[in-house]
Amino acid sequence: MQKIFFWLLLLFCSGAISAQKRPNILLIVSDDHAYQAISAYGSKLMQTRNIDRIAHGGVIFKNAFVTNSLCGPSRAVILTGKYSHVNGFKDNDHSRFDGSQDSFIKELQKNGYQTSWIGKWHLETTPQGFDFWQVLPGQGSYYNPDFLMMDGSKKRIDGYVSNIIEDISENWLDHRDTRKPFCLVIGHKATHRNWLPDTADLGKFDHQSFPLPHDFFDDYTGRKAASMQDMTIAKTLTMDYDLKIGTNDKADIGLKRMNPAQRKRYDDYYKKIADDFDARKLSGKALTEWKYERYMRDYLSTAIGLERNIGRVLDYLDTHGLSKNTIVIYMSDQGFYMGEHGWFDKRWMYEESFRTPMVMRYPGVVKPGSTCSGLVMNLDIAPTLLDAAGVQIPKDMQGKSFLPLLKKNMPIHDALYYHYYENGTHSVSPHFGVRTKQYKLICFYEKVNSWEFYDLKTDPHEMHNVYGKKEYEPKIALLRKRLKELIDQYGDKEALTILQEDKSL
Ligand code: SGN
Ligand code: CA
Repeated sequence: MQKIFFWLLLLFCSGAISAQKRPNILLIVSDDHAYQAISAYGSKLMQTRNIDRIAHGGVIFKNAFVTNSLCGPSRAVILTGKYSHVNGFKDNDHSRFDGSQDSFIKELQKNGYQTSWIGKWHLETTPQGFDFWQVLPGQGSYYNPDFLMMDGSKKRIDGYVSNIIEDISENWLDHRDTRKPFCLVIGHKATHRNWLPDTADLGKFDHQSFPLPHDFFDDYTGRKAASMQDMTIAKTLTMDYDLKIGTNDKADIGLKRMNPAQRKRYDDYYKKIADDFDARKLSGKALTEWKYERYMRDYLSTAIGLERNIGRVLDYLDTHGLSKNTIVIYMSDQGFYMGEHGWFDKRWMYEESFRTPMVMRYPGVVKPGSTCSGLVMNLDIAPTLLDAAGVQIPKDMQGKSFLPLLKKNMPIHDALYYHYYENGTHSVSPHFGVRTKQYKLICFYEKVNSWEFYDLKTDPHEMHNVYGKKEYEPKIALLRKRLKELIDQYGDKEALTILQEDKSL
C-alpha cells in the first residue's frame, strides 16, 4: 500500500514538474507604436531601454508584418491565427469579433494554462477563453479610464491608463494559481491618437528637435490612392484635438475625465505652448513644420509611459523568479507613420504601416542578441505560442510557427499576403497585395482602381510605382502569379473576384 502511494506521489510530482516546465507567456501588444521610435531598431528619436532589454535578451524581428494594418483586425488575427476574411473582423467600422470561434488562448486554456487579457481589446464583444479579463471599452481613455469588468459592470479607475493596465496585470500575476503556467496578454492603449502623455512626462522632448523625414513633402506622383488619403500632418491633424491648441472644453479630447490636479498640470504645460504659438503667427511650411514638432513631442512623451510600464513588468518577472521560464513578446498592433510621406496613422501596405516592431525573449531557446530577418506575420503568433507550449496547432490556423525559423533558420514564408478593407476614416482605398523580400505588388479597389509595384531594393521608400514599366514586366508577372496562389491558399474569395474582374489582367 505504502509502495503504491509512493509511486503515485512520484507520478503526480513529475507531472506537476513537467507542467511547471511549460513556459509562461507574456504578450504585450501596444497600439500604433512605430519601429521608427524604438532604439533597438536604430531610432535616434528616443531611447526605449526596456523594449531594447527584450531584444537584447532574445531576438529582434526586422521583418515582422501584419495582414491588415488596423487595430481590431490585427488583434483578431493575433488571437485566431487566421486572416480577417476568415475570422470575420475586417475593419473597425462594421466588425464585431465572433468570440465563439477558436483562438490560441482557448487552446492554451484547454491545455492547462491560466489565461488573461488586460487593457486595450477593441474587439467589441465580450472576451472568451480567459480566466480573467479587464478591458477598456473601445479605444479607452488616457486619463481615469473606465474598464469593462467580468461581472458586466463598468469601473472607473483613477490614474493614467498605461500605469493602471500594468497595475492590474501585476495584481493578476500576484493572485494567479502558481501551479499552472500562465498566458497574460497586456494590451496597451499608448501610443494611439490623440497622444495624451502621462502628466509626469509632459515636456520630456521639448529640448529635442526633429528633422523632417526626407519624403515628408511627398507629392504622391504615380500613386493615385496615396494622393487621395486624408492623413497628413499638414492638413488632417487638428489644432485642438491632436495638437491641443485652443481646446474648447466642449470638444471631447479626453480632458473632461481629468481630475483638477491632472488638469492643472495639463493646462500649465499646454497654455505656454498655445501662447508661444499665437505669438509666432505661423503659416504655410513653417506651420506644418511646427505641427510636426508638436506631433513628435506628444507621441514620444506618450511612448515614455508605455516604455516605463514595459520595464515594470520585466522587473516583476525578474523579482519573482519568472524571467527564465517566461516567453516575452513585445509588438505593436501595426506600424505607424512618423511623418514619412507627410503622414501619421497606418492602414497602407507600404512599409511603415505594414511592418510592425516585434521583439521576443525566449530563454534557453533563443540566443540573446539575435536578429531575425526572415519574413513573419502577426498571423504566426498564435501557432508559434501553441508550438512553444507544446499544444497541437489546429489545422485551420493559417499562420505558421516561427520557432523553426528561430531554431534552425528555416524560412516560413517566401511571400506575404495582405488585405486592408476599411473604406472610411483617413480615406485609404481598400487594397490587397503580395510582398516578397524584394518586391511588392498592390491592387487598390473600391475607392481607387489601380495597381502598384515596387522594387524595395532600389526604392525602399516606395516613391516610384513601376507598375506597367516594361523592364519590370517579368517580375510583375511572377508576383501576380504568387498573389493569385496566396489568394487561393488563404481562400480570400472577395480578392479572387476582384482579380477575375480586373480588365488589366
Ligand atoms: C480613430 C482615430 C483614427 C485611427 C482609428 C483607428 N481617430 O478613429 O485616427 O486611425 O481610430 O485606430 S480619432 O479622432 O478617434 O482619434 S485603431 O488603432 O483603432 O485601428
Ligand atoms: Ca492600432
